[in-house]
Amino acid sequence: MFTMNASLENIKNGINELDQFNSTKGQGTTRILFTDVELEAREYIKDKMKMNGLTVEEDAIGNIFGVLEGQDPKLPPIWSGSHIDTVKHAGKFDGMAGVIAALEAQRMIKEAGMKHKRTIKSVVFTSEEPTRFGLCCLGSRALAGELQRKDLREICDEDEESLEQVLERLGYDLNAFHLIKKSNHDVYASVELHIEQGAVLEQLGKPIGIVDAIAGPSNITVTIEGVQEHAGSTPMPIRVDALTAASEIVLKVEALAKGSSSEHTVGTVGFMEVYPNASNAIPGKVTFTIDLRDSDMAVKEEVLQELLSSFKEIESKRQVSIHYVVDNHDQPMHCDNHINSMIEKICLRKSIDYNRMISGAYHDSIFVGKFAPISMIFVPSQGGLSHNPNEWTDFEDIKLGTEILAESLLTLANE
Ligand code: HGY
Ligand code: MN
Ligand code: MN
Ligand code: MN
Repeated sequence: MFTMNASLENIKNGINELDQFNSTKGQGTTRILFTDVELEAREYIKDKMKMNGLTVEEDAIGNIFGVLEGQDPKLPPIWSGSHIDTVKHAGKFDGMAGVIAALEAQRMIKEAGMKHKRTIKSVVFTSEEPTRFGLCCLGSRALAGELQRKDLREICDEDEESLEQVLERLGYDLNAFHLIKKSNHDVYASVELHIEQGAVLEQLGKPIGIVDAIAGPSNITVTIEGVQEHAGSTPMPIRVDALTAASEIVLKVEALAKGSSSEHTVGTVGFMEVYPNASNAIPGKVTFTIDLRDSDMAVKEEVLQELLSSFKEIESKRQVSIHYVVDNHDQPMHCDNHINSMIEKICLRKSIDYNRMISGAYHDSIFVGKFAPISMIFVPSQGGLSHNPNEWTDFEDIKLGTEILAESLLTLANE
């Protein structure tokens, strides 16, 4: 039986040292893909991997791998990883807990001299958050073969710099881009530790979540064109107001998500630009995003179609024109029962209370699940807060989750 303890100090130091690489100190954590602070954080992780005796690999889109070689390196390896990029003004645990836990689990296994047939790789996935390029999970999407070389040219940030230009400027060899994609035999299994980003575990008073399915996001960018006019001299009946039309859609997103047949449907409009954004001008143009999710693709599909068809009616009623792009329409991912029952057995043997659950947040694991059996271990989020500077998870909880993770990885590595 595996009794190695994770080091609370390593976990606390890892999370806090990573948090130094932050462009909004004092206002939460902001570490946006390939900005200076994120590049420094990447170097910190690579140094940590080397200090832990791992060999470091990095692919053409910047996915980083810390390799703990097994006795039979020809066998498909075990993966465990997450992300270190963040949304703006975030907390310091979303993603980082999983990266630090994976490194600590490898250290535990190595220092305990535990034999493992399969190589165990810790992974930092490039850009799980859509913060810079508006598309989530770029690194894991590429690993799943769902990001093509041509897409790099089309995906641009708000300064109109393409992902291709950024990667080339940073010296990534895009001639090797085709080598990123993994096939079904390249990875034996993957387990990601992540903070729950919800309040279920806290409400149940359980320290561990075992994830059965992960919601898949659909992200839509909508632009509404109306007529920009004077707020004082334009009578109400003749206005073509882009913002009131957008407001109808915002409330429609909420109503359809609330009214869907699934309790897991969520819909959010979190980003909106109003033009000319002046108190005394009728908005002539509005651009906003819709984030729609469910762990059931059929339900999400139904809600999305109903939402998109409502645009026609709003267009004719308000004489606006509505353009939209479905940026991504990602499948939810079911976790592997074999891995989940193995994790369950570990919790039972250690008499650790756990909860089988759905993840409303998406994770890189929804793409890793396209080429390998996956699971996720959740640790509690205080008050369910996340994507918020006050995001908090007790280090003791991450320690416990890391010990379950380490034993899971070791078990899988000897299968
Ligand atoms: O939005 C999400 O679900 C993830 O935390 N990026
Ligand atoms: Mn996040
Ligand atoms: Mn995350
Ligand atoms: Mn509902």
